[in-house]
Amino acid sequence: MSVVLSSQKAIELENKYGAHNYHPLPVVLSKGEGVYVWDVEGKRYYDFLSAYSAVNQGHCHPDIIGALQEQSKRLTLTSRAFYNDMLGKQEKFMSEKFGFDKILPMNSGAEAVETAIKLTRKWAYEKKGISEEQAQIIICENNFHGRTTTIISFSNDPDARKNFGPYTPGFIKIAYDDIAALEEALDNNKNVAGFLVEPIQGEAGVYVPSEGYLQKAKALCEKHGVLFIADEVQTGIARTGKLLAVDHENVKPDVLILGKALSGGVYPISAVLANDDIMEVIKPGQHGSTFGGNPLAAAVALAALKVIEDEKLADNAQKLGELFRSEMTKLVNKYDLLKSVRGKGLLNAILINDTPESETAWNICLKLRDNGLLAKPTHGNIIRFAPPLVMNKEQLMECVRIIDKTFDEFKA
Ligand code: IF1
Repeated sequence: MSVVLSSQKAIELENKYGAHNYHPLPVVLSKGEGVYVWDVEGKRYYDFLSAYSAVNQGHCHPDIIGALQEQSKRLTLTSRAFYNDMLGKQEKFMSEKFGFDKILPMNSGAEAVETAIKLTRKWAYEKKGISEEQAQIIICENNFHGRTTTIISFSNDPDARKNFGPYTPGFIKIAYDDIAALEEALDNNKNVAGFLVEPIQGEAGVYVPSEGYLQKAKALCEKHGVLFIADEVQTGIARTGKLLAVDHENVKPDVLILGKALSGGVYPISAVLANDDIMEVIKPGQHGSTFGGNPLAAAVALAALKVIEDEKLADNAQKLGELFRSEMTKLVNKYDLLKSVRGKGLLNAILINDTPESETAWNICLKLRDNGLLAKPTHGNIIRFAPPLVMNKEQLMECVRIIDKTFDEFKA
């Protein structure tokens, strides 16, 4: 058993020995179970971030931990130099659950996004007939798709991008939730291979696009023979009240990207899903990763997806999300500081009535922490609220009371 650190000591260690690539809220967590996490001093909090939607099934879900423990005693990693007895089961289950012929398993969300970019480009050259190295992929302003050099090459967030050049070419930026902009980009560029989009922009501040945006975008992509690539790393796996956020509009992407809650937060697992006519452009030796498709990940993913099904977490997210937004709307009418609430399912955010540069959102999160709820601002004055999907109504109403109490204290 490692020595039990005080919060202060743990923070000091991270500050001294860890790269400062994050600015965490000052709380040191040591235990998680369901919707709760505990700090090293034993104080309990509601987790309203869910590790950015990776812990949809709740912290340390017994079924997923059980699968991890069982498989880890048997076989954890073989590399893909050989077959293993778990990967095919995961691939079959996911192929049938999400409705695609094939799965390409990876580890992090960014790796899966990179995989989707490579797949789309290769498909463009070998199937669509675009000239080599000329493929363009349309992306949206204020996107977040990960932090690799290629991905930040098409980011407009200065913090994510500055001084990481030279940047990868081949991306056309358009406004989000703007069909005319997509049409114009498709009409004026003959080398477009794909359109990569978040069905809801999470990091940008939970921007839910207009009703019908995804459907019209998909139709435009079909018309122009361009792949519709849905990045559901954050919005997928029941978070928005359906298995996938695109399901709200019955849109079937050509390429689907999953990550985060694919493992319930127990293990880094991501995947790209597509049908044979697209996936078959990748031949042996043309893509892969050491841990991609390992048997431990397969066991964990199978258990994590079964929990989503068995516990009907999409329906719960839909129901509790509606309740949460209606309760938050009451608080919007009660507190000047609370400007608005938006979201879908249990992916929500509130806007604070202050400038993006102000510390108000951060200070509200500090007081929420003191009152037993953990959340963190995204950009400036937006606070994301995304609890595990296993939350029940009583717990949600307790969290609403905590948020109400916190804004009341702030008013004072
Ligand atoms: C950080 C943000 C959220 C994602 C979408 C791909 C990825 C992510 C839609 C890459 C990852 C994480 C990354 C993490 C914080 C968090 C985040 F604030 F960065 F933007 F959720 F909104 N597509 N999002 O949201 O997946 O490689 O991280 O597994 O980098 O700080 P990853």
